[in-house]
Amino acid sequence: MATAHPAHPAHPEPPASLLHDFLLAAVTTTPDRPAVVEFAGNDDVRTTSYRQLGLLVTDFARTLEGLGLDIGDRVILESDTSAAAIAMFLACSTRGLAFVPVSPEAPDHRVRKIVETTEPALYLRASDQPRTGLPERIALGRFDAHGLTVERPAPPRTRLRREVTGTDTAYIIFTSGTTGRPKGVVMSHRAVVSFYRGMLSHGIVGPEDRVATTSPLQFDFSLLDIGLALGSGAAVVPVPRTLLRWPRRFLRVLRDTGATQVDGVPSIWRHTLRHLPEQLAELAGLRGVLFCGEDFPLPELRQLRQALPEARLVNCYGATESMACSFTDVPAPLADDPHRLSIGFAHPGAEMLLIDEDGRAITEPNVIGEIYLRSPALFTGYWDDPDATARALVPDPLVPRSGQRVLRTGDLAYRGARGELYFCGRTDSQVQIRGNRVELGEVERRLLEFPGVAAAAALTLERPDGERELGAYVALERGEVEVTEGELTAFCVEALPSYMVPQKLRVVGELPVTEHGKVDRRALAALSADNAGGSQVRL
Ligand code: 8PZ
Repeated sequence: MATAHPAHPAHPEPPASLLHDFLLAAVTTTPDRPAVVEFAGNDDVRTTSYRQLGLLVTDFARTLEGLGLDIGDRVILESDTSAAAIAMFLACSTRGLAFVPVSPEAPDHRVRKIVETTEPALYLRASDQPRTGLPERIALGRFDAHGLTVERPAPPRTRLRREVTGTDTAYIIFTSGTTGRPKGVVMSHRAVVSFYRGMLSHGIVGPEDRVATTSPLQFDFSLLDIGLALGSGAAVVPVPRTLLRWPRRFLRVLRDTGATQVDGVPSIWRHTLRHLPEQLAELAGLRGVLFCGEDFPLPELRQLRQALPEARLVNCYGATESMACSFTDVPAPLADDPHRLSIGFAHPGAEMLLIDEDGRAITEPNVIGEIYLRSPALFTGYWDDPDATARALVPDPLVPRSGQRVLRTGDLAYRGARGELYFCGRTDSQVQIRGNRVELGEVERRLLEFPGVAAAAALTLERPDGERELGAYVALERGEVEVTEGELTAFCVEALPSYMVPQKLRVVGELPVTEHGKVDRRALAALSADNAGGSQVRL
């Protein structure tokens, strides 16, 4: 009997363009391999295989489907990184729902602002701690590795969409903004998948690896770790947030889970390098470290290199607006002379341009310019903020008539002899505190909301142990009753994440100004160096 042939031979499967297809490929190819390995304390480790992860995604997706949500609806997820949270992220992706991670530690005030601006259809929590004050129209649910329980259903509505496309939103990450509300970076499936492809071409991990992830879920560093691990058929190892500050426990998690790679901001290594460098060196299975978010202080990096001489250390540079953009191996051995680490070149498929103040490309070494990024992994825009979007996504300075937009990063850099880049600061007042992005303007704005505060200036201070922290000076309106530093700190704690709360806060008669009438940050810096018990200021 003749075999029936289709009229047209089937095309080979197109490459995955949606996040969940890309990250769940190993459910079919290696279903029994570990996808998530969780430290459960008392020598206990919980492993979720790719098959189990795939089943959990399907189960969550079915419940989400039953809620009648439409493609593009926002789903807020308040959780630490876990197998269940990763499955929920992927389940949202299958339904075209925009995933918005928030921290279980975020103050109510901040969560309320994110809720007000994103108007989510659904608010999901992993913990049993209720969030108060969420509007009635938002559906509520709780989830864990056993399923998703709907606590309050969504009001019925008509769906407008059927098909999830590559340009749909995969997630929105909220970072610090200057306008008094958090800034939502909207990333599409197409952007994330093209970033993942560029990153994976560096061959940083393989299927045998276990990638320890130390950043909270609301930062895209955790989403990079999930992509790095699942995209390579490897396992993700979430490091519990509370154990990070304790070097002995941190090393124990790495040992018990068999972590082979650790990703995180440079400061996660500070205590371990200071107190337990020998124990770190004994972790024979550790083959790689990927760091990002800020400069790794070179003395500490040398210590890390000494403790792990065989490990591949990767300096990852980039901003949330493209997830990240370059991956540069730290030289081994690390010579004594360089005083800066290279951030290299953009990942394959993207390019970092260096542009001078007249919009011209800088190609020669040692000339400082601003990094512009040309990439298919660029964000869609800032949520509900077309003006800020237009300032960041600008016409290509080299071919402005092409209609192409590139990312103006605000980062300053210069080139080395091979054209590689060296990051050397910012064009604005954005700073990094323990790898977290902070707009000094957002901190100042909050202080100015306190009744009786006339002026406020935030700045970064460097502690003697090398940790960077925030400081702030506040001047009061004349004749006002006294406001204490404690009251101002409490007021910041109410609204800002902990890394944005000034650690050193001083009420002064008035803020020093320059001859142009601007706040004189240099004078404030000098003042803090005199007063702050050894802290030094970085401008
Ligand atoms: C740096 C460096 C660096 C960033 N050296 N300064 C996501 C996923 C994985 C890794 C990294 C990410 C980033 N999105 C992390 C991050 O810090 N994003 S951010 O938007 O909060 O801050 C970006 C800024 O941090 C950059 O514009 C730089 O100013 C700075 N930065 N990486 C020195 N390797």
